[in-house]
Amino acid sequence: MTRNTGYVWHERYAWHDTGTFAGIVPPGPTVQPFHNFESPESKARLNSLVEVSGLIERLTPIRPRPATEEDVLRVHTARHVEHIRSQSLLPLGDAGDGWSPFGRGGYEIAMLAAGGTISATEAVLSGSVDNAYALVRPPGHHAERDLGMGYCLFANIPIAIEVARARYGVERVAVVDYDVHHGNGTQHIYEDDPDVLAISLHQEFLFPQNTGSAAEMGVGRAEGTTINVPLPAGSGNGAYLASLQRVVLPALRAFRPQLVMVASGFDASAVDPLGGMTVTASAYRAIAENLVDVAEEVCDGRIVFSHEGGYSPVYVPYCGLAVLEAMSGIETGVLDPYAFSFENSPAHQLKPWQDDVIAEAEVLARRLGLVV
Ligand code: 3YP
Ligand code: ZN
Repeated sequence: MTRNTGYVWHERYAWHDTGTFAGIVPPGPTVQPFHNFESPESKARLNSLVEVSGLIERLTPIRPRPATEEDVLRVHTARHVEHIRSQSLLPLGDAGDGWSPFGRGGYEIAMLAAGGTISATEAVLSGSVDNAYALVRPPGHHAERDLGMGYCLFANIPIAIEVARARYGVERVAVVDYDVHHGNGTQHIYEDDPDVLAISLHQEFLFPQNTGSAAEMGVGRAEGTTINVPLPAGSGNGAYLASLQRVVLPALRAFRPQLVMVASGFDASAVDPLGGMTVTASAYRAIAENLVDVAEEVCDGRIVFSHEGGYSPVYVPYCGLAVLEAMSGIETGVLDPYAFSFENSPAHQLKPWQDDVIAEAEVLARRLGLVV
């Protein structure tokens, strides 16, 4: 069965300028200039593979509209929006935490990134496509209401969720975040909102270093609607697929959202400079297949993927293509050229110390079934 999958990309996303850094630090007398890990490469090259594979011809292109101020202000403070706007006049501004540089005009590109996630969501909710992938940049899952951080200027997914609630009558939404870093922004924006379930699978103590523990479960009436799975460094396909089967899918079935949003970062991949996991394209494909299936079961297939991190310019394209193939049910015949090396490693077996973390989160998913 094939599906009508919408796809967002805009050349301007590649023009978002993160400065001449050496990975994550500014250059200096003893730090040779390089580029920021968050560069256009991995994302532009994913788009290139979508074109060269021919998949682009079989997806429905969605033109991103810029987010409006009204859209952004449903999530962020006026102070934060003003901060990004004024930093955007500088040759190199920062979103707020010192880790998130961006060049002149970054405000407009960030509005187009949030808008890309909105446009993808609107296309799904209006029924013009079955599901959609927004290949946007800059990313969004670290952005707090009043602060940009971790390369994120605006909270792309929450901004799109609030459009869905304000204008499309959507009430309950689940966010699944498989980026290797903790989705702190999404979690904090919705920690006291019982109608948004936020699930984050991430490497423990990576970034931010002080959030993302399993003990963070939501606040007040929303207790139980935050689920963190802080996996130990070194986790591979076994740990990710077990987390999916034992935590993510049961939680989605219990919560029965009307819309599923996915924070789709590929920095848990086998060769990412910022992550310490070993996930491969075949596991990203299996994760996407299962998420699409459960969305069909609980919400008529309404699922939107919004791109986050992923810093291997050579491998991210194959991970992203695998997800797009799973979403559309279309096989391009392009094979993962790294499979011979990455797929058969013993690193993928579920280890007892990974199992323990999943078992703890499994309790939270089961409890969700009792409270909602
Ligand atoms: C931002 C600065 C150091 C780590 C980094 C994380 C960015 C990311 O991919 N978040 O999902
Ligand atoms: Zn990340």
